[in-house]
Amino acid sequence: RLLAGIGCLLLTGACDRTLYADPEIAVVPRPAAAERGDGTFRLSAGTPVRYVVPADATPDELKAWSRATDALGEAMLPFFGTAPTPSEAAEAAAGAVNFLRADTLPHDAYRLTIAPERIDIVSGGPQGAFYAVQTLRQLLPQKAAGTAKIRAVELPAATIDDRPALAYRGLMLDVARHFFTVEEVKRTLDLLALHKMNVFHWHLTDDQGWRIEIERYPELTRTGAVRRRTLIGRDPGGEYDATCRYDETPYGGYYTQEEIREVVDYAARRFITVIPEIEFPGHAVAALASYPWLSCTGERYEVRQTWDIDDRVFCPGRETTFEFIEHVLEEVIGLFPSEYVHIGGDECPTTLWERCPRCRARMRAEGLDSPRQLQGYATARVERFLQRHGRRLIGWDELLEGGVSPTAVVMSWRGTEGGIRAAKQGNRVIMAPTTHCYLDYYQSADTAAEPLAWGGFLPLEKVYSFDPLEGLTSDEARFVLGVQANLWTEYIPDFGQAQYMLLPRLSALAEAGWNPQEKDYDDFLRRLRRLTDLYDACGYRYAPHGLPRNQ
Ligand code: TNX
Repeated sequence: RLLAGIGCLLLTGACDRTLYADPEIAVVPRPAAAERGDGTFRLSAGTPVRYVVPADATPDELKAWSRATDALGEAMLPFFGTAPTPSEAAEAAAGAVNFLRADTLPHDAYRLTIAPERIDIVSGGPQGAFYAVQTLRQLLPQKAAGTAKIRAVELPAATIDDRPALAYRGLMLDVARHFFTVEEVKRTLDLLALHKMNVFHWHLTDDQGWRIEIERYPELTRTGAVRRRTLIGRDPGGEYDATCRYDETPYGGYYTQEEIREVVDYAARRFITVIPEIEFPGHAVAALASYPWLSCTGERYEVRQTWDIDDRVFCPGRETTFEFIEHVLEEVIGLFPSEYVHIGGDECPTTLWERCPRCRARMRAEGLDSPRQLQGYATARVERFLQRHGRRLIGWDELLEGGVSPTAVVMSWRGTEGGIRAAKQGNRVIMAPTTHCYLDYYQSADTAAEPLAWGGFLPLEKVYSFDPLEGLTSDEARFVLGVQANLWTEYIPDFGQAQYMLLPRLSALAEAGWNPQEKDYDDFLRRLRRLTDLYDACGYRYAPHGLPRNQ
């Protein structure tokens, strides 16, 4: 087989090869259960892909299923040069890949059976089927993808029963500190899909840029989306070991509403929900620079050029501030079907509120004892607005300091303590602690050899070790919706570097959401070795640290 393979490689394209997939089931995240069988299934360009339509299927359901069957076509394309056209069928057939619905399974669970006579993908719904396709993709011999004309792939028989442990498996991308194009955002969504992750948290506003078009407030993107180009340099011993200067070149970007819809749709086709984040009341300088009447002093500010926490924040003393945020959120809600809307709430200094007569009057009128409670008041008002529109609020764990409502979802970033506290008091929680989820931190201790990063040290093994349910009883753990990786981009100026920071650590985080309690790092590395073949086939950049050398 090896000799034949070498012969074929020498004659690349000249002969039709049959490839033999590795019989070992090496999939990330690790499936809940997997067993090898006897024999192989011969997958070729001519293998029919059939969706066995249940009698009660609605047109919407058919559309959703076609996303899963199309994904199989896409996965086969690099091997056979063509993608099969899936067909609807009354029953499963021998020699085919059959997609079947089983009402006994949860919507995101699947059973993938590879037998010599056929492949069956049985799932509770199209989302489970989509995950089965991602598994199948990882079983294909990706090293050979796109290299030559391939006649068939022999896939070893196996049965894989799988479902995610946690419902929320997310990634946050900060597009405010550095801007990423629609194409780059789509590539990021591809990465999530490949790791069976299902939430894209889009950090759309911050001090350094407002990145979403709001029709009612055009200055937000005319003024707020542009700053001056940041020049990042190393400065060992300086603050963050970095210098951060800027020149006069304009730097910026934003997404039109049309582009936002395009991204939301692209994500939905991959069973990914997009959660927008509009920061309120902190991290607001870009908004204040656009509309000075949003701040306590009404001064004219510039969009911030450098990083750090800024005390120029929205003024909760003014009614117009609430009118503004409600109008903004009205448009945001129209663009994002997600049940959740993230309103930030982190790192909001109260210095200016303490000096602001309107804020002080508000505190007296509402009987608030501290400026922090004023943030709680402002957040609660926004939450009521979201609820009237059928949406739920997510905020960073600072929510807990202002008196959080029982319906708000807490995103725990300063460790898991906030999340644990929130879960114990019955709030829903997403775990995204700096200790395990901050992919903007260095992944190697040899920082001089790495692209400049924010600081911190988060190697692959540490991400892998993350157990988001630690410290909780099983009753309390029910409040943990899931996990999230965060990619803040102060020191990530381009998408190549973003991929390098994400990969392969994102795969370890994905596993913490899919299968958080079964830990075996060597086994993970063995499976990751195979996944990096897929990264290579897709042309993704990834960090080499801690990976076994690619043979
Ligand atoms: C803290 S995490 C922030 C961000 C920074 C990040 C850098 C959070 C809610 N706020 O504004 O980008 O640290 O790691």
